[in-house]
Amino acid sequence: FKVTRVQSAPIDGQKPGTSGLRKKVKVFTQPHYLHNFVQSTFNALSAEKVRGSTLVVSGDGRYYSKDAIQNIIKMSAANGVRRIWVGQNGLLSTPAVSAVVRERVGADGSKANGAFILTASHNPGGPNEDFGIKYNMENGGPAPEGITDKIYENTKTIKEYLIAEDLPEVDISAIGISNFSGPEGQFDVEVFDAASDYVKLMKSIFDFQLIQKLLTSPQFTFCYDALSGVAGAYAKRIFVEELGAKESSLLNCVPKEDFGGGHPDPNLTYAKELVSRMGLGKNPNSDPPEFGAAADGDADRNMILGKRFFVTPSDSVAIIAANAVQAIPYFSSGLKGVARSMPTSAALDVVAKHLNLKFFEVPTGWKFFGNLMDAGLCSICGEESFGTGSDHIREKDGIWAVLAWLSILAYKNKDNLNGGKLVTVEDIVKQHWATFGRHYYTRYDYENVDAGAAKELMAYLVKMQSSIGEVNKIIKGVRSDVSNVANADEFEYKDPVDGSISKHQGIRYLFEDGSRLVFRLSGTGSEGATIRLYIEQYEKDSSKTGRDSQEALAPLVEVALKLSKMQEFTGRSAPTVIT
Ligand code: VG1
Ligand code: CO
Repeated sequence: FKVTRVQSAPIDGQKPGTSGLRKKVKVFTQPHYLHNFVQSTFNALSAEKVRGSTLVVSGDGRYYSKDAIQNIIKMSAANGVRRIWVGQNGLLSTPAVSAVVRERVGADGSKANGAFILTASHNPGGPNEDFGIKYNMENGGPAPEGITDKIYENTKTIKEYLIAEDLPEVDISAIGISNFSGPEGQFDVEVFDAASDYVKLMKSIFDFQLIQKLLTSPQFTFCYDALSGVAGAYAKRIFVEELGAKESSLLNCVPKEDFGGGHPDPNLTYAKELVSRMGLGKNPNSDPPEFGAAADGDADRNMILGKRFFVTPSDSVAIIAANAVQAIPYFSSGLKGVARSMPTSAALDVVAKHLNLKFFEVPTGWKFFGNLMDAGLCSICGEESFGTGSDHIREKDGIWAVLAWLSILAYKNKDNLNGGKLVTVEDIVKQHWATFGRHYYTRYDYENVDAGAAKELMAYLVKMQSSIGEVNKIIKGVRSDVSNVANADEFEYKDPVDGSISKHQGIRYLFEDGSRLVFRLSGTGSEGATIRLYIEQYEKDSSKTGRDSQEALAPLVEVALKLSKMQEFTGRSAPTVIT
């Protein structure tokens, strides 16, 4: 092939957000849009690092992925990349990409240096919906802010990109290696099975035999919903073929380019089919399974449900951490430490204290956990946004979280599978609350509000922080039963490993009784602004941990809405999504 230098010019708005660049497909398909971003990434990594490297390119299979993959292959060839690895049909879940970068060894002994992940995660897909791209580093984790800032700077000055226009299309549906030769030598594209490396890793972490006993027991019933995302490609292999679950326990497990028209977001609002199958929501099933779970488009998120019972993600990570050493072989020699994102509830903090573990609170987004893990400081971490994971890779991992829960259930029911009474998901959560107390928790999302109005609301909340006395007066005027604000700030993080500082990571109001209100603007949307309001209240008294959470949090919610003048600023009387 030949290398062509194509003249280009900067295009506005290519700043990567919480997890890569996410825009409408129509934005991505403008001339040079994808190319500018990919070349800016190569330039940020530096030509020496790119030349001769091995890169993974794949994603959740959403609309436009196939074109994007062919283009990235051609640009990689032109930039001197030595080989590209592609999951069959261009599919690899985000956690599988991380696993492949870290673990996979090519036929010739090669190892990957990084990856382009093509996904907009939980955002809908299709010609009128979202596409996304992000770059992950040699450790399998998202590029740190130092790199994403450089990429953005490059997009603002780009003049040209390199592409091998005459490189033939590579058939990504067939496993095998294609060889090409260019001005700088050989270039290969290897298409490989999307699941095997990931399955192998999962088998090295969990006791598959123990989980299989649970999943094949007539006493236990199970349901997994991939929401038509890429998790389906792994669910069948792992839950059905390896662990013996019935084929009928899989819902929406065929990956689709448009996720069947839905939002591939595993929460009580968007995972409707699973929610009613589990006996919750509208039209609840009268005989729900014991355990249910769902994933997002790229399979890094998870929602855990018991029979007629929802486990909050903040509780989920705390419960996994509290049980990991006993129930999961990978952790049998102990946990190095645990971490959560700032808006995630403090349920994990209480476990860390109890078990005397190192504990870290980081900004939203997985990239901050990676440094802690690389330094051996953190084994398990999670976010309130349905993300849970461990140091087996450097991304959150939806199927891992399900296997962790199945391990805990299998361990607690070791002796009950001969007709004894089953310890259920609900039992495990309630037992946890009895031991550690309960963090009532909810998140209100105001999606696609006017960006200017959202900024004004945030600025107003920052301004209010300088007069706590005034804030407390407002609160008392709204609800006399809500405690006083003791402290308020904007969260700032100093990475304990490399000393880097991340500012403006969310506005916090911290109450005397441990309650918290957090306000953030989303960094993953593709239209307008999304305001997230996180509400949390701690209850230590075990006689009061069984309340309905929306009811328990109602006073605090009222205070949050009045204090922020939510309706005045946004014109919204209700959130778009409550989780
Ligand atoms: C959201 C979540 C955050 C998560 C991020 C990426 O970000 O709040 O916790 O890490 O999505 O998840 P934001 O900036 O919109 O609040 V995924 O599954 O979209 O890669
Ligand atoms: Co995701």
